[in-house]
Amino acid sequence: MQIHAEQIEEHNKKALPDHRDALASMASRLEAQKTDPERIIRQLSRFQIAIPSWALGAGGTRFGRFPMGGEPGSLEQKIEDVGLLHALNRSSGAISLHIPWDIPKDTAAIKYLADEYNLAFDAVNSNTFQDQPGQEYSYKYGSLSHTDPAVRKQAVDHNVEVIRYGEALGSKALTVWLADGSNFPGQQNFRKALDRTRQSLESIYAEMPSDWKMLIEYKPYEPNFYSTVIPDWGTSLLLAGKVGDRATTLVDLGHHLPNTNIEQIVATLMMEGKLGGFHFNDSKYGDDDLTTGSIDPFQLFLIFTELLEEDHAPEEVFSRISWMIDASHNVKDPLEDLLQSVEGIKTALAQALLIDREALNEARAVNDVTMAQQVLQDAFRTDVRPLLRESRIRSGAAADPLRLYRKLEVRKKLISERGEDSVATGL
Ligand SMILES: [Mn+2]
Repeated sequence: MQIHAEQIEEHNKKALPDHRDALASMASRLEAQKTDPERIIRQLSRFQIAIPSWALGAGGTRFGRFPMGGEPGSLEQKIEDVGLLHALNRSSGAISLHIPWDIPKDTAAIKYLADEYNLAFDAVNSNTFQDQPGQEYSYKYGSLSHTDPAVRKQAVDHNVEVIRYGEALGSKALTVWLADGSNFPGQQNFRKALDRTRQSLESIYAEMPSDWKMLIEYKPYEPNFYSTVIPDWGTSLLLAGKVGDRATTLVDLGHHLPNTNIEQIVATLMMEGKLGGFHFNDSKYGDDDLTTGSIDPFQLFLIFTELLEEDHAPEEVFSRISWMIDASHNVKDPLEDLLQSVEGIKTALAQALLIDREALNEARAVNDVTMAQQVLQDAFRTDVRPLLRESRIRSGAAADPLRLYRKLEVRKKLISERGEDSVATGL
Protein backbone atom coordinates (compact mmCIF):
# COMPACT_ATOMS: atom_id res chain seq x y z
CA MET A 1 0.00 0.00 0.00
CA GLN A 2 1.08 3.57 -0.63
CA ILE A 3 -0.11 6.89 0.75
CA HIS A 4 -0.32 9.48 -1.98
CA ALA A 5 0.45 13.20 -1.83
CA GLU A 6 -3.14 14.02 -2.85
CA GLN A 7 -4.53 12.13 0.17
CA ILE A 8 -2.27 14.13 2.45
CA GLU A 9 -3.15 17.41 0.75
CA GLU A 10 -6.85 16.75 1.10
CA HIS A 11 -6.46 15.93 4.80
CA ASN A 12 -4.31 19.03 5.38
CA LYS A 13 -6.72 21.31 3.57
CA LYS A 14 -9.39 20.46 6.14
CA ALA A 15 -7.01 21.09 9.03
CA LEU A 16 -5.70 24.40 7.75
CA PRO A 17 -8.25 26.98 9.04
CA ASP A 18 -7.98 25.88 12.69
CA HIS A 19 -4.26 25.32 12.39
CA ARG A 20 -3.57 28.79 10.98
CA ASP A 21 -5.35 30.44 13.90
CA ALA A 22 -3.48 28.36 16.47
CA LEU A 23 -0.12 28.96 14.80
CA ALA A 24 -0.66 32.72 14.43
CA SER A 25 -1.52 33.14 18.09
CA MET A 26 1.45 31.00 19.14
CA ALA A 27 3.86 32.80 16.79
CA SER A 28 2.88 36.20 18.16
CA ARG A 29 3.39 34.97 21.74
CA LEU A 30 6.82 33.57 20.85
CA GLU A 31 7.86 36.73 19.02
CA ALA A 32 6.88 38.78 22.09
CA GLN A 33 9.37 36.60 24.01
CA LYS A 34 11.98 37.23 21.28
CA THR A 35 11.84 33.61 20.14
CA ASP A 36 11.82 33.01 16.40
CA PRO A 37 9.14 30.41 15.58
CA GLU A 38 10.61 29.93 12.09
CA ARG A 39 13.89 28.67 13.53
CA ILE A 40 12.09 26.06 15.61
CA ILE A 41 9.87 24.94 12.73
CA ARG A 42 12.97 24.51 10.54
CA GLN A 43 14.76 22.43 13.19
CA LEU A 44 11.71 20.25 13.70
CA SER A 45 11.50 19.53 9.98
CA ARG A 46 15.13 18.41 9.89
CA PHE A 47 15.01 16.01 12.79
CA GLN A 48 14.65 12.39 11.67
CA ILE A 49 14.16 9.33 13.85
CA ALA A 50 14.98 5.87 12.56
CA ILE A 51 12.45 3.06 12.89
CA PRO A 52 13.68 -0.37 13.93
CA SER A 53 12.67 -3.22 11.66
CA TRP A 54 11.69 -5.32 14.69
CA ALA A 55 9.09 -2.87 15.99
CA LEU A 56 6.68 -3.29 13.07
CA GLY A 57 4.96 -6.39 14.37
CA ALA A 58 3.17 -7.01 17.64
CA GLY A 59 5.76 -7.76 20.26
CA GLY A 60 5.33 -10.54 22.71
CA THR A 61 6.23 -11.30 26.27
CA ARG A 62 7.45 -14.61 27.58
CA PHE A 63 3.80 -15.30 28.44
CA GLY A 64 2.29 -14.82 25.04
CA ARG A 65 1.99 -12.92 21.82
CA PHE A 66 -1.10 -11.47 20.20
CA PRO A 67 -0.44 -10.81 16.51
CA MET A 68 -1.92 -7.71 14.94
CA GLY A 69 -2.77 -9.01 11.48
CA GLY A 70 -1.18 -7.65 8.32
CA GLU A 71 2.26 -7.63 9.92
CA PRO A 72 5.18 -7.36 7.48
CA GLY A 73 6.33 -10.86 6.59
CA SER A 74 9.46 -9.85 4.70
CA LEU A 75 12.13 -7.16 4.68
CA GLU A 76 10.41 -5.61 1.65
CA GLN A 77 7.16 -5.28 3.61
CA LYS A 78 9.01 -3.82 6.60
CA ILE A 79 10.44 -1.13 4.32
CA GLU A 80 6.93 -0.54 3.01
CA ASP A 81 5.66 -0.04 6.58
CA VAL A 82 8.38 2.47 7.44
CA GLY A 83 7.64 4.15 4.09
CA LEU A 84 4.00 4.54 5.20
CA LEU A 85 5.10 6.11 8.49
CA HIS A 86 7.48 8.46 6.70
CA ALA A 87 4.80 9.48 4.21
CA LEU A 88 2.54 10.38 7.13
CA ASN A 89 5.03 12.26 9.31
CA ARG A 90 8.13 12.96 7.14
CA SER A 91 10.16 12.35 10.29
CA SER A 92 10.86 8.62 10.00
CA GLY A 93 13.25 8.67 7.06
CA ALA A 94 15.43 5.73 8.06
CA ILE A 95 15.15 2.06 8.97
CA SER A 96 17.43 0.17 11.31
CA LEU A 97 17.93 -3.47 10.38
CA HIS A 98 18.51 -6.43 12.60
CA ILE A 99 20.63 -9.30 11.32
CA PRO A 100 19.76 -12.17 10.98
CA TRP A 101 16.07 -11.28 11.18
CA ASP A 102 16.37 -9.03 8.12
CA ILE A 103 19.07 -10.43 5.86
CA PRO A 104 18.77 -8.66 2.50
CA LYS A 105 18.95 -11.30 -0.22
CA ASP A 106 19.45 -8.75 -2.96
CA THR A 107 21.02 -5.62 -1.44
CA ALA A 108 20.78 -3.57 -4.64
CA ALA A 109 17.04 -4.27 -4.92
CA ILE A 110 16.48 -3.50 -1.22
CA LYS A 111 18.40 -0.24 -1.54
CA TYR A 112 16.37 0.71 -4.59
CA LEU A 113 13.11 -0.04 -2.76
CA ALA A 114 14.18 2.05 0.25
CA ASP A 115 15.11 4.92 -2.10
CA GLU A 116 11.62 4.82 -3.55
CA TYR A 117 10.24 5.51 -0.07
CA ASN A 118 12.95 8.13 0.65
CA LEU A 119 14.43 5.93 3.37
CA ALA A 120 18.05 5.64 4.43
CA PHE A 121 19.58 2.76 6.38
CA ASP A 122 20.42 3.63 9.94
CA ALA A 123 22.65 1.59 12.27
CA VAL A 124 22.70 -2.17 11.67
CA ASN A 125 22.21 -4.40 14.69
CA SER A 126 23.91 -7.70 15.41
CA ASN A 127 22.30 -10.52 17.36
CA THR A 128 24.29 -12.78 19.63
CA PHE A 129 21.54 -13.10 22.23
CA GLN A 130 19.88 -16.13 20.67
CA ASP A 131 21.07 -19.17 18.77
CA GLN A 132 20.22 -19.45 15.10
CA PRO A 133 19.43 -22.70 13.28
CA GLY A 134 22.60 -24.42 12.12
CA GLN A 135 24.86 -22.32 14.30
CA GLU A 136 28.00 -24.20 15.41
CA TYR A 137 28.34 -22.89 18.97
CA SER A 138 25.70 -21.80 21.47
CA TYR A 139 25.48 -18.37 23.12
CA LYS A 140 23.86 -19.86 26.21
CA TYR A 141 26.83 -18.74 28.31
CA GLY A 142 27.70 -15.59 26.42
CA SER A 143 29.04 -14.42 23.07
CA LEU A 144 31.72 -11.71 22.91
CA SER A 145 32.61 -12.44 26.54
CA HIS A 146 32.45 -16.24 26.33
CA THR A 147 35.16 -18.31 28.00
CA ASP A 148 35.70 -20.32 24.79
CA PRO A 149 37.65 -18.46 22.08
CA ALA A 150 35.79 -20.39 19.37
CA VAL A 151 32.43 -18.97 20.56
CA ARG A 152 33.92 -15.48 20.73
CA LYS A 153 35.25 -15.84 17.19
CA GLN A 154 31.85 -16.95 15.93
CA ALA A 155 30.25 -13.89 17.58
CA VAL A 156 32.93 -11.54 16.18
CA ASP A 157 32.52 -13.04 12.70
CA HIS A 158 28.75 -12.50 12.93
CA ASN A 159 29.28 -8.81 13.76
CA VAL A 160 31.67 -8.46 10.81
CA GLU A 161 29.05 -10.06 8.56
CA VAL A 162 26.52 -7.50 9.83
CA ILE A 163 28.97 -4.69 8.99
CA ARG A 164 29.31 -6.04 5.44
CA TYR A 165 25.52 -6.05 4.94
CA GLY A 166 25.40 -2.52 6.35
CA GLU A 167 28.14 -1.36 3.98
CA ALA A 168 26.23 -2.68 0.99
CA LEU A 169 23.12 -0.76 2.11
CA GLY A 170 24.85 2.53 2.95
CA SER A 171 24.59 2.22 6.72
CA LYS A 172 27.25 4.01 8.79
CA ALA A 173 27.06 2.40 12.23
CA LEU A 174 26.98 -0.90 14.03
CA THR A 175 25.00 -1.28 17.26
CA VAL A 176 26.20 -3.96 19.64
CA TRP A 177 23.93 -5.02 22.46
CA LEU A 178 25.12 -7.96 24.50
CA ALA A 179 22.93 -10.22 26.58
CA ASP A 180 26.14 -11.61 28.11
CA GLY A 181 26.23 -11.89 31.87
CA SER A 182 25.52 -14.34 34.65
CA ASN A 183 22.58 -15.56 36.67
CA PHE A 184 24.26 -16.60 39.91
CA PRO A 185 27.05 -15.32 42.12
CA GLY A 186 30.31 -17.06 41.32
CA GLN A 187 29.25 -18.03 37.81
CA GLN A 188 31.47 -15.52 36.03
CA ASN A 189 34.82 -13.87 36.58
CA PHE A 190 33.73 -10.23 36.14
CA ARG A 191 37.16 -8.91 35.18
CA LYS A 192 37.96 -11.62 32.68
CA ALA A 193 34.51 -11.42 31.07
CA LEU A 194 34.84 -7.64 30.63
CA ASP A 195 38.36 -7.96 29.25
CA ARG A 196 37.34 -10.64 26.77
CA THR A 197 34.46 -8.37 25.69
CA ARG A 198 36.92 -5.52 25.09
CA GLN A 199 39.13 -7.75 22.97
CA SER A 200 36.16 -8.97 20.90
CA LEU A 201 34.93 -5.40 20.39
CA GLU A 202 38.42 -4.39 19.26
CA SER A 203 38.42 -7.19 16.68
CA ILE A 204 35.05 -6.00 15.36
CA TYR A 205 36.14 -2.35 15.39
CA ALA A 206 39.17 -3.22 13.25
CA GLU A 207 36.79 -4.47 10.53
CA MET A 208 34.63 -1.31 10.45
CA PRO A 209 35.04 1.10 7.52
CA SER A 210 36.79 4.33 8.53
CA ASP A 211 33.59 6.41 8.30
CA TRP A 212 31.62 4.07 10.58
CA LYS A 213 30.96 4.30 14.28
CA MET A 214 30.31 1.60 16.82
CA LEU A 215 27.42 2.06 19.26
CA ILE A 216 27.89 0.13 22.50
CA GLU A 217 24.58 -0.38 24.26
CA TYR A 218 24.22 -1.20 27.96
CA LYS A 219 21.48 -2.78 30.06
CA PRO A 220 21.45 -3.44 33.79
CA TYR A 221 19.61 -6.77 33.84
CA GLU A 222 17.65 -9.24 31.72
CA PRO A 223 18.09 -11.76 30.21
CA ASN A 224 20.64 -12.30 32.97
CA PHE A 225 19.47 -11.54 36.48
CA TYR A 226 22.63 -11.46 38.54
CA SER A 227 25.17 -9.59 36.41
CA THR A 228 25.44 -8.15 32.91
CA VAL A 229 28.83 -7.66 31.26
CA ILE A 230 27.95 -4.12 30.07
CA PRO A 231 25.40 -3.09 32.72
CA ASP A 232 25.69 0.69 32.64
CA TRP A 233 26.88 3.80 30.80
CA GLY A 234 30.14 3.89 32.76
CA THR A 235 31.13 0.43 31.54
CA SER A 236 30.08 1.28 28.00
CA LEU A 237 32.11 4.51 28.12
CA LEU A 238 35.11 2.64 29.52
CA LEU A 239 34.97 0.13 26.66
CA ALA A 240 34.38 2.85 24.06
CA GLY A 241 37.44 4.71 25.35
CA LYS A 242 39.63 1.64 25.01
CA VAL A 243 38.24 0.37 21.70
CA GLY A 244 38.74 3.55 19.65
CA ASP A 245 37.70 7.08 18.70
CA ARG A 246 34.68 5.93 16.73
CA ALA A 247 33.44 3.63 19.48
CA THR A 248 30.65 5.39 21.38
CA THR A 249 27.98 4.83 24.00
CA LEU A 250 24.36 4.23 23.08
CA VAL A 251 21.73 5.35 25.59
CA ASP A 252 18.55 3.27 25.56
CA LEU A 253 16.12 5.12 27.81
CA GLY A 254 14.64 1.89 29.16
CA HIS A 255 18.00 0.40 30.11
CA HIS A 256 18.33 2.09 33.48
CA LEU A 257 17.32 1.21 36.98
CA PRO A 258 14.28 3.18 38.20
CA ASN A 259 14.84 6.88 38.88
CA THR A 260 18.27 7.03 37.26
CA ASN A 261 19.13 10.59 36.23
CA ILE A 262 19.44 9.90 32.50
CA GLU A 263 19.79 13.57 31.54
CA GLN A 264 22.92 13.80 33.66
CA ILE A 265 24.36 10.74 31.93
CA VAL A 266 23.61 12.42 28.60
CA ALA A 267 25.41 15.59 29.75
CA THR A 268 28.56 13.68 30.74
CA LEU A 269 28.64 11.65 27.53
CA MET A 270 28.12 14.80 25.43
CA MET A 271 30.96 16.50 27.28
CA GLU A 272 33.24 13.57 26.46
CA GLY A 273 32.12 13.45 22.81
CA LYS A 274 31.11 9.83 23.35
CA LEU A 275 27.34 9.93 22.97
CA GLY A 276 26.84 7.99 19.74
CA GLY A 277 23.15 7.21 19.71
CA PHE A 278 19.78 6.93 21.35
CA HIS A 279 17.13 4.28 21.65
CA PHE A 280 13.87 5.99 22.56
CA ASN A 281 11.09 4.36 24.55
CA ASP A 282 9.48 4.83 27.93
CA SER A 283 8.97 2.67 30.99
CA LYS A 284 7.17 2.64 34.30
CA TYR A 285 8.95 -0.18 36.12
CA GLY A 286 11.60 -1.81 34.00
CA ASP A 287 12.86 -2.32 30.48
CA ASP A 288 11.81 -0.33 27.53
CA ASP A 289 8.61 -1.17 25.82
CA LEU A 290 6.23 1.73 26.27
CA THR A 291 5.51 4.56 23.83
CA THR A 292 8.12 7.32 24.07
CA GLY A 293 6.79 10.20 26.12
CA SER A 294 3.80 8.23 27.44
CA ILE A 295 5.02 7.93 31.02
CA ASP A 296 7.64 10.58 31.72
CA PRO A 297 7.59 13.36 29.13
CA PHE A 298 9.39 15.70 31.53
CA GLN A 299 12.42 13.41 31.63
CA LEU A 300 12.47 13.32 27.85
CA PHE A 301 12.35 17.12 27.79
CA LEU A 302 15.26 17.32 30.26
CA ILE A 303 17.26 14.93 28.07
CA PHE A 304 16.76 17.19 25.04
CA THR A 305 17.61 20.15 27.24
CA GLU A 306 21.02 18.58 27.83
CA LEU A 307 21.46 17.49 24.22
CA LEU A 308 21.03 21.07 23.05
CA GLU A 309 22.98 22.65 25.89
CA GLU A 310 26.46 22.69 24.36
CA ASP A 311 25.96 25.00 21.44
CA HIS A 312 23.33 26.74 19.42
CA ALA A 313 23.67 24.52 16.39
CA PRO A 314 21.12 21.73 16.84
CA GLU A 315 21.80 20.53 13.28
CA GLU A 316 25.28 19.55 14.34
CA VAL A 317 23.90 17.53 17.27
CA PHE A 318 21.23 16.02 14.99
CA SER A 319 23.80 14.72 12.53
CA ARG A 320 26.40 13.55 15.03
CA ILE A 321 24.05 11.28 16.97
CA SER A 322 22.00 8.29 15.77
CA TRP A 323 18.34 8.58 16.76
CA MET A 324 16.17 5.54 16.90
CA ILE A 325 13.08 4.16 18.55
CA ASP A 326 13.50 0.81 20.30
CA ALA A 327 10.30 -0.61 21.67
CA SER A 328 8.06 -3.56 21.23
CA HIS A 329 4.32 -3.15 21.28
CA ASN A 330 2.26 -5.85 22.87
CA VAL A 331 -1.27 -4.58 22.45
CA LYS A 332 -1.25 -1.53 20.19
CA ASP A 333 -1.03 -1.38 16.41
CA PRO A 334 2.75 -0.93 16.12
CA LEU A 335 2.47 1.64 13.35
CA GLU A 336 0.13 3.78 15.45
CA ASP A 337 2.45 3.42 18.42
CA LEU A 338 5.44 4.50 16.33
CA LEU A 339 3.57 7.58 15.10
CA GLN A 340 2.85 8.48 18.73
CA SER A 341 6.47 7.86 19.74
CA VAL A 342 7.83 10.11 16.99
CA GLU A 343 5.35 12.80 18.06
CA GLY A 344 6.44 12.40 21.69
CA ILE A 345 10.11 12.78 20.77
CA LYS A 346 9.55 15.83 18.58
CA THR A 347 7.38 17.44 21.25
CA ALA A 348 10.27 17.20 23.73
CA LEU A 349 12.66 18.54 21.10
CA ALA A 350 10.38 21.53 20.36
CA GLN A 351 10.04 22.32 24.06
CA ALA A 352 13.80 22.17 24.54
CA LEU A 353 14.29 24.49 21.56
CA LEU A 354 12.00 26.99 23.32
CA ILE A 355 14.16 27.30 26.44
CA ASP A 356 15.39 30.82 27.10
CA ARG A 357 19.05 29.83 27.45
CA GLU A 358 20.19 33.31 28.35
CA ALA A 359 17.76 33.56 31.24
CA LEU A 360 18.67 30.04 32.35
CA ASN A 361 22.39 30.79 32.34
CA GLU A 362 21.84 34.03 34.22
CA ALA A 363 19.74 32.31 36.88
CA ARG A 364 22.35 29.56 37.26
CA ALA A 365 25.22 32.03 37.54
CA VAL A 366 23.66 33.75 40.56
CA ASN A 367 22.17 30.55 42.02
CA ASP A 368 18.62 31.73 41.51
CA VAL A 369 17.19 28.26 41.91
CA THR A 370 13.55 29.29 41.57
CA MET A 371 14.06 31.17 38.33
CA ALA A 372 16.24 28.42 36.80
CA GLN A 373 13.43 25.95 37.37
CA GLN A 374 10.85 28.44 36.13
CA VAL A 375 12.68 28.94 32.83
CA LEU A 376 12.53 25.20 32.19
CA GLN A 377 8.88 24.96 33.25
CA ASP A 378 7.93 27.84 30.95
CA ALA A 379 9.28 25.87 28.01
CA PHE A 380 7.95 22.48 29.12
CA ARG A 381 4.44 23.77 29.73
CA THR A 382 4.16 25.34 26.29
CA ASP A 383 1.73 23.63 23.94
CA VAL A 384 4.05 23.12 20.95
CA ARG A 385 1.57 21.24 18.78
CA PRO A 386 1.00 24.15 16.34
CA LEU A 387 4.77 24.23 15.64
CA LEU A 388 4.90 20.48 15.07
CA ARG A 389 1.87 20.61 12.80
CA GLU A 390 3.33 23.49 10.79
CA SER A 391 6.65 21.70 10.33
CA ARG A 392 4.77 18.63 9.11
CA ILE A 393 2.58 20.55 6.69
CA ARG A 394 5.62 22.31 5.21
CA SER A 395 7.42 18.97 4.80
CA GLY A 396 4.50 17.42 2.94
CA ALA A 397 3.45 15.29 5.92
CA ALA A 398 -0.02 14.98 7.37
CA ALA A 399 -1.23 17.67 9.77
CA ASP A 400 -2.41 14.84 12.02
CA PRO A 401 -0.63 11.60 11.02
CA LEU A 402 -2.48 9.31 13.42
CA ARG A 403 -5.96 10.56 12.43
CA LEU A 404 -5.12 10.21 8.74
CA TYR A 405 -3.76 6.69 9.38
CA ARG A 406 -7.13 5.79 10.89
CA LYS A 407 -9.12 7.53 8.19
CA LEU A 408 -7.23 5.74 5.43
CA GLU A 409 -7.81 2.43 7.27
CA VAL A 410 -4.17 1.49 6.78
CA ARG A 411 -4.22 -1.56 9.06
CA LYS A 412 -7.35 -2.93 7.43
CA LYS A 413 -5.72 -2.58 4.01
CA LEU A 414 -2.49 -4.21 5.18
CA ILE A 415 -4.52 -7.14 6.54
CA SER A 416 -6.35 -7.52 3.24
CA GLU A 417 -3.04 -7.43 1.32
CA ARG A 418 -0.97 -9.63 3.63
CA GLY A 419 -3.50 -11.63 5.55
CA GLU A 420 -4.65 -11.95 9.14
CA ASP A 421 -1.87 -14.47 9.88
CA SER A 422 1.11 -12.56 8.54
CA VAL A 423 3.59 -12.35 11.43
CA ALA A 424 6.69 -10.17 11.58
CA THR A 425 10.05 -11.51 12.66
CA GLY A 426 11.45 -9.80 15.70
CA LEU A 427 10.88 -9.57 19.41
MN1 LIG B 1 17.90 -0.77 22.66
